This record gives sequence, structure tokens and C-alpha cells, in this order.
Amino acid sequence: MALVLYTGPGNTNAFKALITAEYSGVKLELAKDFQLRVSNNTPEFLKMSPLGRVPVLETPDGAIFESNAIARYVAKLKADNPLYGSSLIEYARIEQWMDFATTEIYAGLVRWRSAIRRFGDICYDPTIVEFAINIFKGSLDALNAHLANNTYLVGHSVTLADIVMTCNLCWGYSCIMTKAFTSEFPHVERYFWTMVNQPNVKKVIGKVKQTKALPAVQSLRKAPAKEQAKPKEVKPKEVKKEAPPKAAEVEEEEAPKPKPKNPLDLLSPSKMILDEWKRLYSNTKTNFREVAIKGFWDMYDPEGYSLWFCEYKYNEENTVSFVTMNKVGGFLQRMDLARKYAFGKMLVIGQNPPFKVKGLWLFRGQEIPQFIIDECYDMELYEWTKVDISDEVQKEHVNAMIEDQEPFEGEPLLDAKCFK
Ligand SMILES: N[C@@H](CCC(=O)N[C@@H](CS)C(=O)NCC(=O)O)C(=O)O
Repeated sequence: MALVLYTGPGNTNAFKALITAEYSGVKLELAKDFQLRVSNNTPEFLKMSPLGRVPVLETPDGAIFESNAIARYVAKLKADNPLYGSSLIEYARIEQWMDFATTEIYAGLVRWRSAIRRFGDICYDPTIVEFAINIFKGSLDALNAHLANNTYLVGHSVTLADIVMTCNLCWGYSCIMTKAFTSEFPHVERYFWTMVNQPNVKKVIGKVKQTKALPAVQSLRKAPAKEQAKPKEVKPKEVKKEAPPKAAEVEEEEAPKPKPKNPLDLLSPSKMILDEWKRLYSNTKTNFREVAIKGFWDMYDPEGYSLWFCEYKYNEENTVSFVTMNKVGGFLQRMDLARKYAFGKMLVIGQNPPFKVKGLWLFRGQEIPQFIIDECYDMELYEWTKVDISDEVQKEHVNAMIEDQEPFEGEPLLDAKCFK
């Protein structure tokens, strides 16, 4: 008998089992025609999950409810699954972080989310909201501190703890944690976006859209009948603002909207063909200065493109080499959306920590494209300076960065990555 997972679409709790299955080579089937708040209220379903909650996994030996328990079960279907670490202490730490993800992160998010609802006649109280946010920030501070020196929660690869943590954070990012909030926790940011871009995770979750705003404070109290009979008291705009957010926004699939054209596509055509430059860069194996660098300046169109230096604002935090390199790798992954309009070089500089991270970027247009600033949180972790190409010193700096010249500013390079 197949393993059947009951869930509505986009349920971050169900993602835990689905991602675990991807990592473990286990096949899960999704229950057909499952309808949240209909299928889970039937007597048969309540036998599997006493509160009618999803996800539920039906196995040949009976059903399992509670998403963490399901994920554990799926992981254990694979003998010696690396998702459970390679020693007793790693196993214990994986369990420890799974509990932390549930009792601190998930519970903290639920507390915050509940505080901005008004239940029955209980009044909305901003001090309760502040209290909930402060407790949650304390939990995130602890997670952030751990991730300052660790790419993953336990060991050097993804474990079940990362899967559970990422799914819980994903719910928060989708419905309540705005960029202004999460940027206070740069290591959590790096970790989360790195995790959701892992192929096995991305396959299940898809593209995560971070919420742009906190949900509006809402009343769950039904208006008395006579109030409902006075429509003119409720302006249409207010109805929209007060509309209760869905149980979890991430659960509902949005109707596809027509994609607006990128403003960069509306710029006057440029004589510089970005792909030609990228090809020249990739294909030049010898005489790099004479061929690639010269070719770059021959092609460069200062009206259609601009060059930018960037420098990481928090270099003092770059104390662990692999964490620093992963951070830069994550940044380049997240720049994927800019591939048509950008080329970049990122250097990790120095022999000893703290390492410096500096980069050079070529962007279509005269400014850093707004959609990149909006979509890629890393942008604000860097100081950006437009290159003045009439200044020979700056031009030479551009050349050195394109070429990965060593020593760079008198120091060896720990790593050089290219975005093309
Ligand atoms: N602790 C449970 C939480 C399950 C839960 O709250 N499920 C929600 C959806 S995320 C549910 O089934 N709600 C019932 C409904 O909306 O009808 C778990 O991790 O599985």
C-alpha cells in the first residue's frame, strides 16, 4: 500500500514530510480530491486525526498525524538516513532544534499572529502584540547567533532539523515576517534563503514570496445582524482592509496574474549584448587581460549599462571561511532573477578572518534595478558605489575584479565567484 499524505495545497506543515521524502528517496502520494474544511471533517478522517487537522499520513500500519511525527517516520524509512546525523549526539541535537523550531519559532509566530486578532469581545491590545514580538525576537536572536557560525543547524549538511525549521520559518515569511523585520537577523536570512533554494526543498515549496506587509488587525467577532443590515457604514475599502487573512495565506494558490514587463526591457536598445560578454568571459582561458578585459571595454556601453562596486557592511562577522563563502553563494543564487540584466564578480578576500567580501556588478540601466533591490534582501547588506569609468584607478580596480587578480588589495583571495 502506498503512503498517502492528506493535506490542502501549500501547507507548510505538509512540506516537512514532502521535503523529507525528496531527501530520502521515499515516494509519497497526495490524497486525491482532498478539500480542506470538508474532507477533514468527515467521521473517517476524524478517526485518523482526532482534531481533524492536516497533514495526516496513511501508512500500511495505520495513520499518523502531527507534521513532525510524520516527517520523522518518513526519514526513518531510509536506513541510516543522514537526515538524522551520524552519531547519537547529532541525533539529539537534531531533535533539540526540531523542538526549538516548534516550541519557539512556530509557537512564537502563532502567538504574534494571534495577538493581532481580536477574539470575541476581547479588545486588541498593542502591548500584547509588542510582548509577543519581543518573545519571538528573543527566539530569533538565539537562532541567529547559532547560525553566525554554522551553515546548517547540525553538522555540515541538511538534516531533519533544517527541514522542520525551514518549513516553520516559511510560514512566518509568507504571512507575518516582513523584510524590515527579518533583516534584523542576517544569519537567519542567509540560512532561510539558502535552504529554500536547495533543489529538494525548492521542488516542494516553489518560490517563496516574503510578505510585504503585516496582516491587518482583524476582528473575528461576527457583527450583529442589525449592524450587518447597514451596509453604508462599511466602506468597501474598509471591508478589504479588515478582511480576515486566510488560515495561512501560503495555503491558498493565487490566481495567475499577467506578468508586467520589466522596465529594463523598455530601455533604448544597447549596443552591448550581455550574453556576448558572458560568453567571452567564460571562453577566455589564456591572455585574460588582452582578450577578455580588452573585449569588455570594447563592448561596454556606458549609456545602456552601469558598473557598481559593492562591499559587505558587516565584514567583522565573516569569521568562518565556509560560512562566508556560503553566504556569497546564497547571494548569487538569489540573484538568479537578474540573470538577463546583470553580470557580477564576488571576491572573498584575506588569508585570516575576518574576511572581506567585495564585488563588482554590471547592471542594465544607470541605476541598480529596483526589482533586484526589492526581491533580493542581500542588496542592503552591501554598500554600493557607482564606478566612475573616467577614473583610471577605478577602471583598473574593475579589471582586477573581473580577472580575480591576486594579490587583491595586497591580500590573497579565499574565493572568487562569478554571476553570469
Ligand atoms: N501541530 C499540527 C498542526 C496542524 C494544523 O494546525 N493544521 C491546520 C492547517 S495548517 C488544520 O488542519 N486546520 C484545520 C482546518 O483548517 O480545517 C501539525 O504540525 O501537524
